[in-house]
Amino acid sequence: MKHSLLHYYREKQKQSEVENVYETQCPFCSMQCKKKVIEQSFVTRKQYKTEGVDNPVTKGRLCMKGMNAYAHAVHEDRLMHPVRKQPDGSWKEVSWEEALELVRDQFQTLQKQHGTDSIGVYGSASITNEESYLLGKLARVALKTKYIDYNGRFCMSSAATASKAVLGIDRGLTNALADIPKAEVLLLSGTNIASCQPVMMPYLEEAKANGAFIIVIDPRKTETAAIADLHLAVTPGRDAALTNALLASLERQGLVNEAFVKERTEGWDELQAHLQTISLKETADYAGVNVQDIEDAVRIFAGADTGMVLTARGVEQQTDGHMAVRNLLNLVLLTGKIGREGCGYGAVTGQGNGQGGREHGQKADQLPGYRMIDNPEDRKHIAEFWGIPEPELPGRGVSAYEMLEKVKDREIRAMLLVCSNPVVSNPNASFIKDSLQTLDFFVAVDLFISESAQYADLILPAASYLEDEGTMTNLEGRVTLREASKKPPGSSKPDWKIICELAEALGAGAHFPFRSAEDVFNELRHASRGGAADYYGMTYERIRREEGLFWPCPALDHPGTPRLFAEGFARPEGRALLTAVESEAAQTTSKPTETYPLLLTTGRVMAHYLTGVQTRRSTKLAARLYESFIELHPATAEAYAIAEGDLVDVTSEAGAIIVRAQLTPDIRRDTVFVPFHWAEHQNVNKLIPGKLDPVSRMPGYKSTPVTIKRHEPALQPAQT
Ligand SMILES: Nc1nc2c(c(=O)[nH]1)N[C@H]1C(S)=C(S)[C@@H](COP(=O)(O)OP(=O)(O)OC[C@H]3O[C@@H](n4cnc5c(=O)[nH]c(N)nc54)[C@H](O)[C@@H]3O)O[C@H]1N2
Ligand SMILES: Nc1nc2c(c(=O)[nH]1)N[C@H]1C(S)=C(S)[C@@H](COP(=O)(O)OP(=O)(O)OC[C@H]3O[C@@H](n4cnc5c(=O)[nH]c(N)nc54)[C@H](O)[C@@H]3O)O[C@H]1N2
Ligand code: SF4
Ligand SMILES: [Mo]
Repeated sequence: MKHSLLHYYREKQKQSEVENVYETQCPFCSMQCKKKVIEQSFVTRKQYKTEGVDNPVTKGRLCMKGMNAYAHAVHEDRLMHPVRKQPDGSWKEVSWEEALELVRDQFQTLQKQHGTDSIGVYGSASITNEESYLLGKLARVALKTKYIDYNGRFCMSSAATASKAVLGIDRGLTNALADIPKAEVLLLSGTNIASCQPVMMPYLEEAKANGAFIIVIDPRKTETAAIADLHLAVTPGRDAALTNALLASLERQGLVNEAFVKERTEGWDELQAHLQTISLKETADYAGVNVQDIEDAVRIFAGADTGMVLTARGVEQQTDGHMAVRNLLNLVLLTGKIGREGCGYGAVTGQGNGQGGREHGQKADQLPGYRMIDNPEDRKHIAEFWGIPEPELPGRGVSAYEMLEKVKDREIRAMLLVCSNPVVSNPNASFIKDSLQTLDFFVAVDLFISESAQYADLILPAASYLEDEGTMTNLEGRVTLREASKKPPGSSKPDWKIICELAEALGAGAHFPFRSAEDVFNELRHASRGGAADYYGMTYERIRREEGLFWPCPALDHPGTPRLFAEGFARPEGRALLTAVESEAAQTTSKPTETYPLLLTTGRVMAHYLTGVQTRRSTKLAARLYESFIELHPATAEAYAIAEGDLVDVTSEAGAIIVRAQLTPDIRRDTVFVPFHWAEHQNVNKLIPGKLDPVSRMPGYKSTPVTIKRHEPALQPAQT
């Protein structure tokens, strides 16, 4: 009897089990791994599993973040409905009608009082191409404000401005990942692929198995550096100098590819004259690397027939990041390693849509198709396409951090923040917190009440990646289609829909008649036509069938362009530009002082993503690392009387934080490292000053003078 009852309940439970399978792409990094999330519903609970899905880029591989990315999407903290801040600071659910009316009234009143530019729009490279395009159009057409920028400013701007200036086109990788195993030498600078794009590692491992020599430039011996044949542990912030030493040695060893330089570049005479003034020893010392290693690196890099240079934020997130990247492009060009099989340059993009997010007009200086807002022809083209008079199209605005400065100066009175968490990600975090609180009206679009959204007057609930279809351009420049079949929870909506509804509320609905993400894509295709990032030849159907397409793809029968610059560069006469770069930039923020004798560099760990809003909500990822830390050399720890596991006060000119000591010999003695995935007293951006690169407007996240001290807890009052 007992047995049959148990049997009965088991059968019943099986019957009530429902399985949903959601095809999607990981919401996190630029690899855009294809995967499916399998949802099983039982009587009292739901259970999720993730499986990789085969595709040409990642072959079904997933890293731990992708495996666990369902957790935040189904988390109980998800916002289900719009919420409005009450006078007592609490949140009250409101209807979409009330929310949209509030935005309209506030934006219109403030614009009447303070001009159209009193509204700032702050976007993201984690949203789809369709949403990036719409956000730019919303700012320029519906709000008529010049102030729009996005979080990619802190990510890709140095590499983007450098590539644009030197090569004429900025596409993360100039070639497909499939070229990597064909390279005889790889130079990886400031890129920790093993932790940040883990599923890309097999490409490097395959190159190594084919006999490639790997050179890594990084102040730390990371998991990526562990596969290097030669590791140059540069002093943080000294990449321009290190590269000058490499280039001077190249010139002195007579290893410049003169035929390539003559035929395909300009500026060699000036650069050569500059290199001849460089003292190899002094420059190498300044960079913290020995001359022999520099000479070996150059001999091997120049001597190989094929090779690639990959950079990421270590080189780029500096106040001379633009020039530091230009100097590495000099190395690529002087050795003729671009535009051929197994050759090229790549700025390894970061966010899921780090590439597409910078092509369709959510950047201060940019219009769709990677057109430039200062260029009269580009302006005319887009104004005509949007059906507005050209003079009505606003001009160039300012970078994301500078928008927040304008908020503090009361020039910007209201802000629309979409998919970003500036309080944790911007430099000078305490200033950012103040700045957001200065706003007369602040609306955030997010999945959660993030550290930034908590200061909003209104939060609009966005759909997560599982519920939001659209295209994402991966690090290679390959446009992929993220499918989405899950229904958004509550009344939350995909960002593209929210943007259209905002436009409608602001009286610009006629310009935003879209009923699906695919409708938006079809307009984007036409808008980008003839631009550098030309998507015209792509359709959802083609992207599905051909498993992604590389831009430029200017016609429906065009196969896409995996390898750029085979013929010429996108500059006058097809020539790339060589540039003489100073070893020490005038604006450098990275000089240690007596008070702040150590150099802090910041970055990532494998288990967490960016400001941690999403990954800290995954119990499995949080369990891997639940608090921040400071990585320091045992000799440095000893000099400061700090032991493993101690709490440490880290102080810079800008602020102070408290994090736990983690000792490792795999870091320079003059350098400490703190990740940026945590908030409040662990928010490392409290330490980073707000100084920016003069060209790219990138902050110096990767080299800040600091001092450290063992944290003394305040004495507890004695128990009586
Ligand atoms: N797990 C994980 N993966 C991610 C992300 C994440 O948050 N977590 N974020 C994604 C995003 S948006 C991005 S932008 C990418 C970032 O990817 P990466 O740029 O690879 O990551 P970071 O850790 O910021 O920095 C890379 C390396 O630069 C080194 N470095 C520091 N200072 C210097 C320097 O002065 N010179 C040189 N040459 N190297 C230096 C650091 O030691 C570090 O190993 O990762 C993407 N993938
Ligand atoms: N010290 C230091 N600081 C850094 C860096 C560093 O290396 N060191 N790196 C910089 C880099 S490279 C980057 S890319 C930035 C990133 O910085 P942020 O953009 O501020 O970081 P995220 O954590 O991605 O913030 C995304 C927010 O959007 C929400 N969200 C997620 N999905 C969606 C969605 O589909 N729609 C909407 N509307 N919201 C969504 C999340 O809940 C979260 O609140 O940080 C920069 N800051
Ligand atoms: S975080 Fe990047 S590498 Fe990991 S599964 Fe997601 S997209 Fe792939
Ligand atoms: Mo990034």
